[in-house]
Amino acid sequence: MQTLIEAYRSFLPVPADARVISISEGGTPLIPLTSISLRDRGIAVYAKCEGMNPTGSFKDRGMTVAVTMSLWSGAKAIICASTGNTSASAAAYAARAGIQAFVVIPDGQIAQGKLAQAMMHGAKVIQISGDFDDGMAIVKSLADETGIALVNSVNPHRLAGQKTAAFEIVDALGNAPDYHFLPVGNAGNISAYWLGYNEYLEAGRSNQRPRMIGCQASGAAPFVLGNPVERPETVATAIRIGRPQSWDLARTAQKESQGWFLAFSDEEILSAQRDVAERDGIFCEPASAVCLAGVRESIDTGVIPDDSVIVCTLTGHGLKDPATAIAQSPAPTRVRADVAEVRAIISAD
Ligand code: AN7
Repeated sequence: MQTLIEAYRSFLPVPADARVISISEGGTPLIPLTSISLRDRGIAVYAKCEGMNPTGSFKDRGMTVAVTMSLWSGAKAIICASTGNTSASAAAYAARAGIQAFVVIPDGQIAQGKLAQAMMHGAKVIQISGDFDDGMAIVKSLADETGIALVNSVNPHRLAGQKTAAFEIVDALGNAPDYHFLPVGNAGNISAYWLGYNEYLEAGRSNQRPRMIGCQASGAAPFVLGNPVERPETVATAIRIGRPQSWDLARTAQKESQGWFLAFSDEEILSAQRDVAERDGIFCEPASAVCLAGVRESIDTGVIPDDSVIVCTLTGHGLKDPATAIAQSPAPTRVRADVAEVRAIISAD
């Protein structure tokens, strides 16, 4: 099978002699969302399902390039701070490359599936009594001091890899969409998509660029507020970030594309997550669902014209965070292991 790097090699900085570290990332499905699309108005909404990547999030696109390039330049270890998904991906790609990963995570604030991944792939997991922004400051200074390769999205190879999602969307639709909604935390992904859409336009593979709409949690919404947030809080722990590293790039993406930023409460985020799970059969994590709340609100408030094509990125798989899913769901009905008792429940439904 072709790796992501091979598929888009001419757009990537990977030298021909580099040993490519791949776990078959990318090539994720673009699925029409019947729960939000409005056929009578010609509004088509598609989900780019990044939870289908090997470690269950979009981070793998960036990590294949970042780890390949780190190895090529002689790194023996990689380091990152993470709200969970970056650590899971870094751990897996380091394992594949045969090098050590050090991951710095906020104490008690990462979803269980992500922690399990980092641990299983053999990363050294360092839990700090602080949040992601504290962790980011620590790994930046340690990477400088030790020469360990930093694989957070301040590493430009991460953005280079992640821009391939925009390429795949244009390849699938035959053009760029009119609007692209995505969750924003550290702001690497929105910056990467904008790079990708621009490069494809310049290469003549599309004839337009979408408006970029960044969606945040109300308790962690620095772009909506216009300044960093101290002590960010949200149920969507993946985007519990108050000092986004790619601030300028993300602002540029929003301004150049004539897009905007939105924020949603935890309640709205969980309701959007449940809605797409129940109505479209797609289980994404809370942080991903924030962009569905964004699409719905933008349609409802009338800012999306008829006949628009909308893509939203569902950045991570719902199985990453089973605890949040179970906590917001009705408890299973308990009965004895008895046909009559089970039949009674079914007939009552
Ligand atoms: C599911 O793992 O920052 O705006 O350390 O896991 O590019 O940061 C995760 C971010 C959206 C936000 N959706 O993307 C990390 C981390 C999910 C995520 C984001 C993240 P960026």
